[in-house]
Amino acid sequence: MSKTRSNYFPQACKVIPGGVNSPVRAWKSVGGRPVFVSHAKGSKIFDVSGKEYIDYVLSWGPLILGHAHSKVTADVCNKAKKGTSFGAPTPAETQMAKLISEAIPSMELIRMTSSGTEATMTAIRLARGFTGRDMIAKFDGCYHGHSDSLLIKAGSGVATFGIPGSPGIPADLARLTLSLPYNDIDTLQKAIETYGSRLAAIIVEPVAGNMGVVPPRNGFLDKLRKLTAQYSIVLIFDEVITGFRFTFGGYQNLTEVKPDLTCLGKIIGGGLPVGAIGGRKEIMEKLAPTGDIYQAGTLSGNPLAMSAGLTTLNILKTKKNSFLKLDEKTNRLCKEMQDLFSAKGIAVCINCVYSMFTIFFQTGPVYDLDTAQKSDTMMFARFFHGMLKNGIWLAPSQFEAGFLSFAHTQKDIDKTIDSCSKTLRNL
Ligand code: KE4
Repeated sequence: MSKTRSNYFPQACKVIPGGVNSPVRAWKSVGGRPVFVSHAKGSKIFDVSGKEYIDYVLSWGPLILGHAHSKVTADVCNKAKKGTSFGAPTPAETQMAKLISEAIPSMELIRMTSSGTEATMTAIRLARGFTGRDMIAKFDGCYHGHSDSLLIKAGSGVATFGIPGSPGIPADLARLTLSLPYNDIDTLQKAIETYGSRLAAIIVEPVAGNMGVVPPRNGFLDKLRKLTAQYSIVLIFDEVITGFRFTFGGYQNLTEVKPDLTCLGKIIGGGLPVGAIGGRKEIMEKLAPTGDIYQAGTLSGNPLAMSAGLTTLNILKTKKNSFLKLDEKTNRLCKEMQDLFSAKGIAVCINCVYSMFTIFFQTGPVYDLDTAQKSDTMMFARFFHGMLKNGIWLAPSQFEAGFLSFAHTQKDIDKTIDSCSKTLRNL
């Protein structure tokens, strides 16, 4: 067994639950001992034994410029020399809010947090406080972080009152969350006709990334917007993944659908801890200290995350016309892998949306959680380990997204295709 896996994981397990600080990193769904990382640069990540991989996880999305971008790193280092956190307002926070609001006009006021979970948790509290209603709705397969009201799984049946997605969540609280099938307009319509006047908010990933990548069906988001407006339900777009991933703005910039509140994270922090919630002024003003809906955070808007985020976003701003190239690289990767699988007679359904993708091990189509869960997760696990052996770092779960960065080259794509071909020989 190589040094990488011989002692780092057992050592970690002695002092950290499961040896990791976030469960998906433990590789439970693909088996084997997680590889420990030493460093990363551009599209490459290196494990502690020095082995190099082409990285398609990119820390679950944030590193759209690639790892350790020289300007991002330099700016963060210089900022750190001036102090790392003050617990007082700084001009950088105003610059960040202004930049995001200009890029995503529906976000009229913005509050920074230190994670996506805090952003979505705040959005729910804000919607409940603003409407005076207690019920909310989410979609099966969408993940919005681990706050109690959102860590909910569907009960049996189609539109169901949620049941706790984890022990420790009171059933009484879970019951206030309605769980609906993604992309199912009829069920959505019926649920809102039944519960609409009691719903404070409906939260959705406009392009789902947490059941694997699943795009919205034509008309799904439009219908959602129409119905929520009709019943004065706060529509929340969780753009923690999609924010600044597809364009210099949110997925909402590419559609005519404007939510009431938007949650961001990942890319806007350039790889440092971050989250943000923003939206209609009349709702956002309800947040303390202007309003009485409480929310706070010691490190919210801290100087280092603002530095990494602002530098990242300002570089992305200069690449407004290059997002298409990123999408084309992703399309080529997915198309050529599809061809290799077809030639081998292995059924896969690859959902590819701009610069994110998932290879579902099934014939497809995959358009919601039920169809996603038809995938052969054992085959996925074998593919994952084969690709890892051949120098390609994929997300260690069938139900996650793969990402490309502006640092991924055509050569990286060629190498990945070649590794895929080698992997399929032994699948
Ligand atoms: P964080 O609290 O992890 O910053 O953000 C939660 C969150 C909210 N909304 C969406 C759409 C998200 O995808 C996430 C977090 N994404 C997962 C990966 N699918 C983070 C990886 C992890 O949990 O370790």
